[in-house]
Order: sequence, then C-alpha cells, then structure tokens
Amino acid sequence: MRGLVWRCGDLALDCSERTLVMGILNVTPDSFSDGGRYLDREAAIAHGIRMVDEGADIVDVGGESTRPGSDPVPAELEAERVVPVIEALASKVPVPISIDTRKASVAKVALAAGATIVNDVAAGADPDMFHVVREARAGLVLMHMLGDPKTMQLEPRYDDVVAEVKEFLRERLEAAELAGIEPERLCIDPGIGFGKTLEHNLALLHHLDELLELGRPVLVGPSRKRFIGTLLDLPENERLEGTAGAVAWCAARGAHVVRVHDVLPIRRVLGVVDAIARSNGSGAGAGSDLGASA
Ligand code: PMM
Repeated sequence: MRGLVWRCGDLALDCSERTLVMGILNVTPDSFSDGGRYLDREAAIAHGIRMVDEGADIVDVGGESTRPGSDPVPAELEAERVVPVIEALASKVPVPISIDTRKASVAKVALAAGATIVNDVAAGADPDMFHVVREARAGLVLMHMLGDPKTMQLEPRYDDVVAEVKEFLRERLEAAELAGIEPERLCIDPGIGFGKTLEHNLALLHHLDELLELGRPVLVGPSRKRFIGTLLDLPENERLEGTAGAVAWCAARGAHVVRVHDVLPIRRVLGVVDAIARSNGSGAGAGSDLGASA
C-alpha cells in the first residue's frame, strides 16, 4: 500500500518502502523463548543496542510474559523491569521504542521514560489505555487475543477465524478512534498463537490480505512460535529457519511490520523478499547488478 505511515510521537514510520522489523526485548524471567536472558538490566540494554545495530526499526520492550498459561505480573514489578531499560535505550538508539503491555499504568510510565509506541496484546481492554495513548500521542498496536494468556490455548474455537479476527480488529480500530486516537497512530496484529490452534494460525497467515483491507499497517509476530515447532518438530532454539519462512510469506503478502527475536538474519531475508515484492516485475529499470555472476 503506497504512502502508508504509522505515527508514533513526532515520528512518521514509512510502512510502504520496506517491511519494518520490530526487535523483541523481553525483560522477563519466563518468556517462552528468551525468558531470563535479559532480566539483567545491562544485558537488556546491550541487547537492545545490538538489535538496532543489526537493523531493527523498533525495539519492543516487555516486562510481562504472555506465554500460554502464564500468570499476570503486578504493574509495579512490570514497570520496575522495563522503565530503566527504556530510559537507557531512548537516549542511546535512534529508533522508536515500544512497550509491550496490557496495563495502562505501565504504558504511562514507559511512555514518560521515552517509549513512543504501546504494543497492547489486549487491544485496549484496560479502560484507561486509549486515554494514555492519546495523551502521549503514541503509536498503538491493537492485537487480537482470545481470552487471556492463562486460558487462551485451552481449546480455542471459532466459526470463521479470519472473519472473527478481522471483525474484532475493525471494532477495536473504531473504539480507539472514538476515544480520540488519530487513525494514523494505529497498527493491527492478528495475534499469532494467542488463542489459536495450528490451523487457526495458518488460516490467518494465509489470509493476511483480509486484514490489509482494514487500511492500517499490519504487524505479525511469528517468531519462534509453537506453530513453527509443531510444523517442523523442533524446539524453540531451532526455529530460526521456520521463522524466516513465515516472515518471508508475510512480507510477500504485504505485512508492514514483523516482530522477531533474530534481527540480523531476518533483515537479510527481508532485503531479498522486499526487493522482489517491490520490483516492477518487468525486468527493466535502474540496474545495479552488472557485475553479478549469479
Ligand atoms: N507475541 C508475543 C508477545 N507480544 N505482541 C504483538 N504485537 N504480536 C505478537 O505476536 C506478540 C506480542 C509473544 O512472544 P514473546 O514471548 O517471544 O515476546
């Protein structure tokens, strides 16, 4: 989609030139794939800087795991984990920082610390969330989740998963706008793995075009998730190639942002996929490849 922008604070992220990469920084003891690795503040900050060096367009900082079956974390503890990391990163990296939280109170302190995007996996369920986002002029990710992390993988059911997720996201976009958030600040996400079976995840990825019809940037988070493990019969630390496959599919189908752990390899995958997707397909145009041998 030409000219699509996503506004976060004073910044306008261009979502049409290439697929943007959101690098994952979980400051948690229990996230499903990197839990415990970045609980140490200095290690978290160093990893955030490394991801930006590797080409991350956004760093997504989270202090509460939303893995299936996980318990909620008190707001104070969540804020204590993320705020110092966001403060340090905001002064050290040139890209926007997002706060991955369901709690308006955590979003508020994270935005005050320098984040400019709220990544809300509960899509504004906290009654104060839209107000906090509007006041800070932040960007907002509205993600679909069925139920909550504690129960979402207990036999999730839909009559038509694609239609239901699309309708949910349409309704949340409308609610956010009614609450005074400018449409250009909103981004949507089907919530891969959040109350979905393998078949549900595959259907949502297959029909990404349905979500693109809502006219806002689409973010997808397939990184190292269980559906990849199921398809390939591989543990979390061996899901990079599967993640790359999912990312390539999403980018080719028009997703605007991918949320991943492994920034460097995924940037390389996208360098090729985006070039093919955005070529004019005629073989003509400004060539830069005269010396290439293959
Ligand atoms: N997945 C996780 C956490 N936050 N946010 C968005 N917008 N989309 C996702 O798919 C998503 C998310 C769970 O993965 P993690 O534990 O590796 O962060």
